[in-house]
Amino acid sequence: MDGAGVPEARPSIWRAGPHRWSFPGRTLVMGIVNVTPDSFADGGRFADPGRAIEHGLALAAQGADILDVGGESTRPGATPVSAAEERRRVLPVIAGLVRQCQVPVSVDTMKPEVAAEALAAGACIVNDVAACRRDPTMWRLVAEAGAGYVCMHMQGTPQTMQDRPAYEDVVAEVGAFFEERLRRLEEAGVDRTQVVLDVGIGFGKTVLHNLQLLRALATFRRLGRPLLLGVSRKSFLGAITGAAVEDRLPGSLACAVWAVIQGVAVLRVHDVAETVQVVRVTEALLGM
Ligand code: HH2
Repeated sequence: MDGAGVPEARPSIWRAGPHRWSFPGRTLVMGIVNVTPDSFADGGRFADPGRAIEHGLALAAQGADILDVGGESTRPGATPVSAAEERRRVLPVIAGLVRQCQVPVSVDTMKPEVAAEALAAGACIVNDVAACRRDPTMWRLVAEAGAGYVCMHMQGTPQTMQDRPAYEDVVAEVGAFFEERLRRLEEAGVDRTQVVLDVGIGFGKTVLHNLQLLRALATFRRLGRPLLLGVSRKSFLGAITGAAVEDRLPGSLACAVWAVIQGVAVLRVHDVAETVQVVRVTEALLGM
């Protein structure tokens, strides 16, 4: 046990193209670049590629370790977009960011055809919120590219996931999902060192499910892979506090402190400067 009473993390490495991170170590901050008209927190603000690139560069200057570029909102009930439209949104932004800064770029997509072109444009991580898929095409291309892979749990699809999420035991079921996915990823040729795991806060979960998963974060370390967490400005923070989406930074930061204590390796956030500061101070308090 460490000073905070949390089990020690097993040492692990995350490889993503030419990049390699070791954990336990400095928590990485992944800055969100949503090139969409309808994302729940910032929809429409960066839909223009030039503004999205500018925003990504600003997040890099604030200390983002990774930039996560997405062209399709996954908020509950979001309208799906075609692969052609998603490519049109993300590819120029990925190419621009790769050209103009050194920070590794990730693509937030459920579609293998978008992921393939994003990797060709210089992205080195595929953030797959639909890792529940049956078809291994996405995994094969991740394997071939030697890319990093975010394996996220979701019950249902963004269109149906909040209809009535139900689990016997959400923590056990997400843990079993991770174990099964790690096996199938390996069968598809993806090395474990390429994979990080994400419980998928808000993706087919009630407020109570989200809290149960957050309380149990440290238990998922037994799987020996780094954990990624996305809580930034999400609706469960509003359900707890009554805060509107634009006022959820304090709640998001409270979760960031908690996540660092629990040993989360990567935090996916809208507010990079504030999160970096909170993370560095929490690490210092933990003696990391
Ligand atoms: N959350 C969102 C999108 N992608 N990826 C991972 N790995 N984990 C998450 O928790 C996660 C994610 C939703 O947030 P956002 O991108 O801000 O909104 P939208 O989906 O509406 O674009």
